[in-house]
Amino acid sequence: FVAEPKTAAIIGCLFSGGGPRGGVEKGPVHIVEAGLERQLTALGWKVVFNGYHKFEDMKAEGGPPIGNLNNPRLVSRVNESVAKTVGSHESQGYLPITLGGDHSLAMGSISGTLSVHPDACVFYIDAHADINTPETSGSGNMHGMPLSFVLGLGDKIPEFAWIKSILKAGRLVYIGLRDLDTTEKQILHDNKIKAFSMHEVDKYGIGKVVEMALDHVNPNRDLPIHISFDIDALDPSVAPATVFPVRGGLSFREGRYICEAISDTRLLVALDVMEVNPTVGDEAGVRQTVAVACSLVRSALGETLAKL
Ligand code: 4U7
Ligand code: MN
Ligand code: MN
Ligand code: MN
Repeated sequence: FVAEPKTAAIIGCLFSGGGPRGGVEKGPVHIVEAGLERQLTALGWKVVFNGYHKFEDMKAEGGPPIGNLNNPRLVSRVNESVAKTVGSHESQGYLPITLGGDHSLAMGSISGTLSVHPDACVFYIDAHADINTPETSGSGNMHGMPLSFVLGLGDKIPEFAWIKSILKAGRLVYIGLRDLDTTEKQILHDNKIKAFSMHEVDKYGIGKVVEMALDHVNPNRDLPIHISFDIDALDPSVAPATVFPVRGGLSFREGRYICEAISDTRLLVALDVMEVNPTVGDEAGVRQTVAVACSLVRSALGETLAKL
C-alpha cells in the first residue's frame, strides 16, 4: 500500500458537544483563517474546502439519559455524519484533515477511515487516553471516550450502532500520554494497547519512539495510517489555548517530528487536529496555538523545514 493523495480535504467541524464547555467549536475557523488552505497549496497540494460543518440541524436532540453520557444522541449523529464525510473523501483518494472541535470527533473520523481502509492503524497523540467507556467515565464527557467506541469496548449502546468498523487493539498506538484515569490504565493493560507516554519520550527520544510505534502497529510499513492529534499532547507552553492543559508535554519539534516521520512513510490517509480552543487564554496564546496547529498539518503533508 502506498497512499499518494495529491488533494487534501479540510473538514472543519464546529462542534463542542463532546466536551465540558464551549469555545472549542471555534477552533476550525481560526485555523482556516490563519491561511491553512494557502499554506497547503504552497506545498503543492490541491485543497478542497467546502465550508464548515455546523451540525445546526442536529441541535434539538433530547430523549432519556443514557448512563452518565453528556449529549449522547447529538455526539452520535454528529459523528455518524463526520464518518460519512471522511469516508467519502478517502474513497475519492483525498486526504481528509478533520479539524475540531472536541475530540469526540475522532469517533467519526476514525470510523470513516476504517470504512475505506479496514486495515488502517491509528496514531493517537494526546496527553489523555480518551478510552473511557460510558461505564468507566467519571465526567460523562464523550471527548474522553472516542477510542472505546471505535475499539468496540464497553456495553453496546443502540444509539451508536452505526459504528461498524472496529479497530483492533493492536492497530492503536499512543504517543504523549501523561494524564490517565485509573480506569483507563486498566483498559490499556487489559487490551494490551501500546502506549508511549512522556516517560518513554524522555527515555528513548522521539525518533526511537516513533520507530517503535511504527514497528508495533505497522511492522511491514504497508498499512494505511490515521493520525489523531490532540493539541494538548503538546506542552502548554507550546499550545496554551486548550481546555485540559497538562504540563510536561511534547515540544514543538517533537510534535512536528511525529508528523514528519509519518509523512515520510507515505502511508498517511487521514489526519485530525483537535481541541484547539480560541476562547482559552490571551490573544497571543491563541495565535500561537493556531499557528502550531497549522504547522503540524503542514509537517504531516510533507513540509520538511528542519531537514537538509
Ligand atoms: B481530551 C478525562 F476525567 N479523562 O474522561 C475524562 F480526566 O480529548 C479527560 O483528551 C478527557 O481532551 C480529556 O473526562 C479528553 C478526565
Ligand atoms: Mn487531551
Ligand atoms: Mn483528546
Ligand atoms: Mn478536551
